[in-house]
Amino acid sequence: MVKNALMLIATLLATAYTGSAGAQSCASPATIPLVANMHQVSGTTCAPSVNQLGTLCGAFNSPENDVIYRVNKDSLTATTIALTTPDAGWNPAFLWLSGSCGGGVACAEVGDNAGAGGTETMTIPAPLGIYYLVVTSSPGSGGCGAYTIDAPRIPVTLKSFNID
Ligand SMILES: [Ca+2]
Repeated sequence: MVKNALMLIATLLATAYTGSAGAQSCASPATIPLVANMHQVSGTTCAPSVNQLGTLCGAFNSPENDVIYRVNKDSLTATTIALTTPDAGWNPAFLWLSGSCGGGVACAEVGDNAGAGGTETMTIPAPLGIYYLVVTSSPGSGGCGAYTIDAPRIPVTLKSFNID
């Protein structure tokens, strides 16, 4: 029984790794896993170091790196999500895109109020559907950093990926 449980955990970890191993782009976004009844994910925009979106919200130049998550919001309960960073010198930002993913897509919501090392929060729109969450640096601030996203009540449907 214990062995089976360990194998299941190993399989889940392998699946999670596969989902996030490639560049976390619009074409191959990562997902936010469910951990102990919280949707939480930690990552970094430093590795892989990829500038996925050169423009944000169709308006801001973004030479900084980006990491992209796909969220299937299938409940009305989610309200606020937060991004924290342990990197005091990094000024993070995150964006909530509705329906489609790209630098020209209008941002439904943006979290970019805090300065370097600060915690960003945003209230996400109520409508159900597919969204994309982009983690990046505050436009023009440069750098990259590590982060944790806490999304307490966003149901996320795990999705399998094909890495080309
Ligand atoms: Ca960028």
